[in-house]
Amino acid sequence: MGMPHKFGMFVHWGIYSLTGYHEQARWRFFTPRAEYRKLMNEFNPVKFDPDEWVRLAKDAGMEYICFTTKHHDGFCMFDTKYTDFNIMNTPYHRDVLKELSEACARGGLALSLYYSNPDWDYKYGFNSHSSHQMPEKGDVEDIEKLKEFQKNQIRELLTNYGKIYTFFWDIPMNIYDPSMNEFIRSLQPGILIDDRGWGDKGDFSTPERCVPDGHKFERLTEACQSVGEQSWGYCADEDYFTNRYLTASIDRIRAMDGSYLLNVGPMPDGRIPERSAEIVRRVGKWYNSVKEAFDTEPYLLENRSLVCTKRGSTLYVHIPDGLNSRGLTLKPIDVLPKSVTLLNDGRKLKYAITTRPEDKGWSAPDNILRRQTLHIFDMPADEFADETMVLRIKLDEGKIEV
Ligand code: JFZ
Repeated sequence: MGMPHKFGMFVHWGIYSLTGYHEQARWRFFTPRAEYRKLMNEFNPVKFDPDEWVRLAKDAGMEYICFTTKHHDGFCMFDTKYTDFNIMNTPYHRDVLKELSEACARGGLALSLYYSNPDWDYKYGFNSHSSHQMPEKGDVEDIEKLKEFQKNQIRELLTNYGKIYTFFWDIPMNIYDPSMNEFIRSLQPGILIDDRGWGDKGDFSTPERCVPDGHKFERLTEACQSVGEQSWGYCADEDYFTNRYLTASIDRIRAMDGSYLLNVGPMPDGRIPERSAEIVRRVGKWYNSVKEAFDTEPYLLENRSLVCTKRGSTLYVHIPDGLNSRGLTLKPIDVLPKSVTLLNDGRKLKYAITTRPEDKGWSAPDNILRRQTLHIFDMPADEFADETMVLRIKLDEGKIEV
C-alpha cells in the first residue's frame, strides 16, 4: 500500500540558483521582471550531469526524482513554445529536462514533474484568489488565458519526456476546475496528481517540512523536506539539517506509510553542492539499512515516544527521539524474542525478561503491581546518537498478539 515509490529526490533548480539565495529570490529582493530576466543570459550549467544525480539518488535507495520544470519565477527548465523565458534561450541551449528524463530512464528511476501555478513572468499569470503572486504594472488577471497557457505547457511536459510518475502542482489555485487534472490524466493514464492544483484533492497529500500526528496516513501521502532549513533552491549559506533530524523525520513518515521526497538545490553550474550530496549519501546509507522496517503495519507500544511497526511476527522498534539511557523496556511485550538486531549496523542486542513494578504504585491490585517486560539493554546509544535507531525483534509465531 501507500505510494508506489517510497523515497525520492526532489530537485529545485532554476536560474534563481545564480542568486545563491533562494528559489523565491526575486520576491525577496523586489526584483523587477525585466531585471530578473537578465539572469537567463548568465545561466550556463556546463557541469550538469544528470547521470550523476541519478547515481546519487539510487545509491541512497531512492526510486524517483521530482524536478521543478517551472517555479514561481516562471522560468522553464524545458523546451517550451509558449514563452521565450526558458532554458533553450540561455547560453546552455539544452533541454535539461530531456536529459534528466533520459538519465532516469537509463538508471531505472521514475520521474515526477513539479509545476508552479504562480507564474511571475507570464502577463496573464496573476491569480487574486491565491498566494505567492507578484503582478507587475500592465499585467492582466485572466484565468481563462492562464488555463490555456498551462494546458499548452502541460501537453509539452506530458508528451515529450516519456512516462511521468507524478504531477506536483504547487500553490493551490483556490479555483475549482476538474478539467485540469482530467487533462493531465488524458495525456498520462496512471499518473498520480498531488493536492495543490485547481481545487481538487488529486491522488495524494503533500505535508511539507513537517511530520503530521498519527500512526498511519488515511490517504496516499508524500511528505517533502529539503536538506536545509533556509531554502529549496541553491543557498550558499544554507543551514543544513542534522542527520539526527532528517533520519527521524524520514523514519516517522515512512513508518506511517508515507513516501518521502528529500530535496537538493543544484548550483548554477549544474552540480549538487557537495554538502547536500553528503547528506543524501549519509541519510541513504541509514535508509538502506533500516528500510525493511517500513511498508509494515503500526503496532502500539505503551511508550508512545517510540514508533513501532510490525510484519507478521516481526516487530520493528524505531527510536526517532534518541535514548536517555542504554536500555529500553517494551511494554506490553512479555515474551522472550528469538533475536533482537540493531538494523543500523546489524549487531545483535542483549535482552531479557525482567520483572518491573507498574507505575500505578502500591495501591493497585497485586496482579498489575509487577509486570514481566521485555528489556533490551547495553545499547550503543551514544554511538548512534545522531541517527534514528531501528531494532528488529523476531518473535515466535503466536507468542504475542501482533
Ligand atoms: C512551496 C513553494 O513556495 C516553495 O518555494 C517550494 O517550492 C515548496 C516545495 O513549495 O511552498 C509551500 C507550499 C505549501 C506549503 C508551504 C510552502 N504548505 O502546504 O504548508
